[in-house]
Amino acid sequence: MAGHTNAFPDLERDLRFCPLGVESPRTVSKEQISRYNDQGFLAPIDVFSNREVADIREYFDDLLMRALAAGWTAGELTNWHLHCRGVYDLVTHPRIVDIVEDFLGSTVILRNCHFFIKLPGDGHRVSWHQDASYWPLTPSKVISVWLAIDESSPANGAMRVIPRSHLHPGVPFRRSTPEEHNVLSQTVDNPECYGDAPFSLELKPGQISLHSDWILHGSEPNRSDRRRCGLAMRYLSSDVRASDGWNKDSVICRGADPSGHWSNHPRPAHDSIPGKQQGTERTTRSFTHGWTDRGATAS
Ligand SMILES: O=C(O)CCC(=O)C(=O)O
Repeated sequence: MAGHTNAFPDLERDLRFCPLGVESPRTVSKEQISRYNDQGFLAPIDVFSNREVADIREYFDDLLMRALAAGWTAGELTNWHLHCRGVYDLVTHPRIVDIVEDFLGSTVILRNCHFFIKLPGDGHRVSWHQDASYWPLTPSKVISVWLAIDESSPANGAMRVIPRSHLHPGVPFRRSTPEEHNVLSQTVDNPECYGDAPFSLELKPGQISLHSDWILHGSEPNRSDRRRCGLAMRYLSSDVRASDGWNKDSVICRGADPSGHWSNHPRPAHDSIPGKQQGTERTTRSFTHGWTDRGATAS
């Protein structure tokens, strides 16, 4: 199958990796910022105590149960900060935003969030990919936070990264095959050609990892008897521009967007499970189908 290098040939995008970090960070150290820029990720960082994450897990268990009862699958919980107060409170949590501010500066915008859930034996994997490849955004001033709600280990399919691969933006990819059981749609073959050996992001509940939108990452199926759930949150700075409506689900967590490009959704009044009709458009826009290979440029 042909390899593609540009998922959006009609869009003018600056595909370079943008080093992040403010002059005087207040929460992380300068050394951590340069490690992030050098390696493309940073982990683990303690955010929530055992008590706090036990409450988060209890909240999430209930949310997932109600979502499944309403007909959603475990892979579809995208942008529920728009409907659920508890999710909104997580993605705008001051301790998370403080960390992100040290990378992006005084304006921090949440573009999207997604629960990456792997149930024991569900066979789902996340094939190796670079996020910025299938996101219609420019420039790449975007950072992902992945919060471990459950413990994340190699046995239950922890995320893995290829350190330094963010320095190779736009590596060739192909459309994933059904046999891969990839929850996304792109696959990069031979990821080890683009950086160091794969590194497993083992996290205790309540810890986070940070990763660049250009780092190669993915995860194997959950071969344990324990669930693996993480909440991925994507933050960006206000000068990033989005196409295809990818600016519609955002929250301005800190600072301001004078251009008005980014939506600023209010805190939901309740924890409502969206109807399938209402939520599906957002899942489609923000997650798996940002890219179709019809217009992609082959390498
Ligand atoms: O949770 C996973 O295994 C993959 C997550 C991922 O691809 C991401 O957060 O960008």
